[in-house]
Amino acid sequence: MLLCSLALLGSVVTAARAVTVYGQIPLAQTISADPTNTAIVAVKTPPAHSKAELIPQPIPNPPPPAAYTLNLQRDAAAVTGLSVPHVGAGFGGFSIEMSVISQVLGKNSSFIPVPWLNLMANLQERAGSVVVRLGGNTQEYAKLVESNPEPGNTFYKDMSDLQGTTLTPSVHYTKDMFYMASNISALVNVKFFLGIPFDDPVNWRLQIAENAQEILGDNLLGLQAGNEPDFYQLFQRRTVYSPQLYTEELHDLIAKIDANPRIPNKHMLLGPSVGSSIPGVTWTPEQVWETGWIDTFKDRLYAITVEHYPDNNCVAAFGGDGNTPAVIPQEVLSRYITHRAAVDLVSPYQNSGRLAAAAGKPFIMFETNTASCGGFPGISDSFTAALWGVDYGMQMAWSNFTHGMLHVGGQNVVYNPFTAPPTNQSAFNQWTVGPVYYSAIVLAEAFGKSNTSRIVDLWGNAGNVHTPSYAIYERDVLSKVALFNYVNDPSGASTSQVSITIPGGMPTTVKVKYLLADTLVTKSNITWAGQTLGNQLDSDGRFRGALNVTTINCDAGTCVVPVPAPGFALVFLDSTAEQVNVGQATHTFATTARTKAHNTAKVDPTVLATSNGHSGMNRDEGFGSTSVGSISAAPGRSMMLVEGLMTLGAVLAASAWVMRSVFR
Ligand SMILES: *[C@@H]1O[C@H](CO)[C@@H](O)[C@H](O)[C@H]1NC(C)=O
Ligand SMILES: *[C@@H]1O[C@H](CO)[C@@H](O)[C@H](O)[C@H]1NC(C)=O
Ligand SMILES: *[C@@H]1O[C@H](CO)[C@@H](O)[C@H](O)[C@H]1NC(C)=O
Ligand SMILES: *[C@@H]1O[C@H](CO)[C@@H](O)[C@H](O)[C@H]1NC(C)=O
Ligand SMILES: *[C@@H]1O[C@H](CO)[C@@H](O)[C@H](O)[C@H]1NC(C)=O
Ligand SMILES: *[C@@H]1O[C@H](CO)[C@@H](O)[C@H](O)[C@H]1NC(C)=O
Ligand SMILES: CC(=O)N[C@H]1CO[C@H](CO)[C@@H](O)[C@@H]1O
Repeated sequence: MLLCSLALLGSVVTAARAVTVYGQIPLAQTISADPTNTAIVAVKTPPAHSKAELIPQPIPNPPPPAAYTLNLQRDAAAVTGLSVPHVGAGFGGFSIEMSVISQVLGKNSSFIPVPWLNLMANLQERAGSVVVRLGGNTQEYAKLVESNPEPGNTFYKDMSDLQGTTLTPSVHYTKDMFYMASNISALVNVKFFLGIPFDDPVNWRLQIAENAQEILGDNLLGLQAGNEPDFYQLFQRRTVYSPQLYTEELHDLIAKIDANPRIPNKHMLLGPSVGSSIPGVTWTPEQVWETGWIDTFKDRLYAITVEHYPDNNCVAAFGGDGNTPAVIPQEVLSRYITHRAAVDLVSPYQNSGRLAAAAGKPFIMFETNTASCGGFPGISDSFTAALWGVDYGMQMAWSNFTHGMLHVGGQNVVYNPFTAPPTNQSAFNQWTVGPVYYSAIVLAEAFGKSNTSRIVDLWGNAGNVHTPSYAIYERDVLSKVALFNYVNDPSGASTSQVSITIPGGMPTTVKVKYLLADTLVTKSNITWAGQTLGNQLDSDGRFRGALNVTTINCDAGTCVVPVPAPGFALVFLDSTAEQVNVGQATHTFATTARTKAHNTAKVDPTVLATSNGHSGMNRDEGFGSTSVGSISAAPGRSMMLVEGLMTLGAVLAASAWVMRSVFR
């Protein structure tokens, strides 16, 4: 059965191989032939920019009680089940697939997109720093090269060098990738994770570790040792593989690192990064822990990592075995607008979270999002995903995860926290900010910069899954309360009225910031404290509009906080907390204000500025794409397939088929 599926995967890939595919860009668009008119003529909207909405869920029957009370403790000492303190960097980080780095971050170290810097600056202002991983499935075959065929391009996809069962083209990158990352860290406080290729465990390619340590210095936090090793056997990267064999390879890798003077820091590995998506086929974290993994390697680790997506859209995105129906987003919408989504996703990792905390190691969800293979249109790119992302992040934080990294793909996916505009669209201000970016912003404010924030899931309103709630303690006292309302009711009748009390009385006023949109399924006008990052193809990464923080007057020691349906409220008990007044970050990167914020930057500000302005999005040089050449007249679907196969999508696409075969 398994072999059948792999053979099928092989045949699909072979069929697609004839298609010449490069960057994802002109794929679905044509550009006006008049070079002075750079307006996009949309022939077919790329998925990342679709406007189609799902139908909102009806009000649950019975509806959650609209009014409820949370009786909370002021002192952390009186609370059981608080998480570990969340130290440094916002909880939410980003995982950028190796094959789309140039699409997101630009063609080389001279071109760093201004909107992206603004998005990072907004998180930095709230959380102090941001963690970003460059890697994914495509890191395994990535090769450091002296130069690429096209001068000035840091990345190149070698279509003549197809690897593995999935025939993934290998990504060739130059040393400039490290300068690119370093230049980013010089501008915004972004800390990086990279990954050591695991395709050849005999002749380890350690150049990524050598160069990253040398060039990035303290801005490199860790190096992943194996990406989803539990899939290596399934995808014939190893003939036989097991947690024990992975452990043995890790010992060998460590011996090579120890013997390498160009890798001075020998204690920054990340693992095991199991995907554990297929019960009985891939590995649970526990199967890895049973080998004594944590004790054996903890001295060598920066953090313990896992990867997981709640569902996949592989059949719709890439086709399947002909028997597996595609998931219909409307039918799974309800799974995302309940607290159960977060609880069910995270509970399998609670044991691992305790083990990581006991070992004193960060515990990172290294790669996740609403659904693999690009996400579900209408869910991943609507307000639903914003609320889901906050609840999931808080649930992870409560279970002692220290970061949750949202995966970023190209223009063919809908789950992106941010999407760069198509290659040669004139566009320093035409990025699309996805709903899950707002989730990262909310999490950054919720945990702040004190390094003392601990969180607990309150299961308020008698545990109603439509109205979850959390309390956050900072410096050992209650500092914030997080309130969700997953109901979609434009009538206003389902607005929650949440009474919050603490022994000794609440402050006389509290401040509230709301995450709001008109409906759960809308893709437009999401606001956080009244400000928005703009709609599709409409953002320069800066918040717009006036900051709107609501003051609630409390009466007789009780504060009643309304939470619209749908909506989310972050209640600040300390009205003077720094995060209360944070709107658009003070540190901005504007193409029109070249000198602003760049005085200390090492990147030439002129180049930086123009790189995303009208002249920078180079029209002829394939800027933003990792390769050159023509796009054949093949149907878009085949192109998507090949593009997907360059990424994690491939792993999960195949896993969907295999899963079905195994359990059929
Ligand atoms: C919090 O931790 C980060 C990272 O360890 C550190 O840079 C920062 O100074 C700490 N902040 C406080 C207030 O201790
Ligand atoms: C980046 O590309 C531009 C335009 O092709 C080129 O002028 C510049 O030298 C390149 N920078 C690097 C560091 O390669
Ligand atoms: C998180 O870690 C803390 C401290 O070790 C522990 O008390 C708590 O039970 C853990 N949380 C979960 C959900 O396991
Ligand atoms: C978004 O808000 C703007 C400004 O208030 C309004 O003009 C526009 O119609 C809204 N869009 C949608 C889809 O609601
Ligand atoms: C500020 O937000 C509150 C709560 O959503 C809303 O009632 C009020 O109208 C907003 N004020 C402005 C000026 O937008
Ligand atoms: C956009 O890029 C494509 C592919 O590189 C190219 O064929 C096309 O001419 C470009 N359009 C413009 C207006 O430069
Ligand atoms: C701070 C930093 O790493 N700056 C680098 C930016 O990129 C250029 C190459 O384009 C390097 O020379 C700098 O060292």
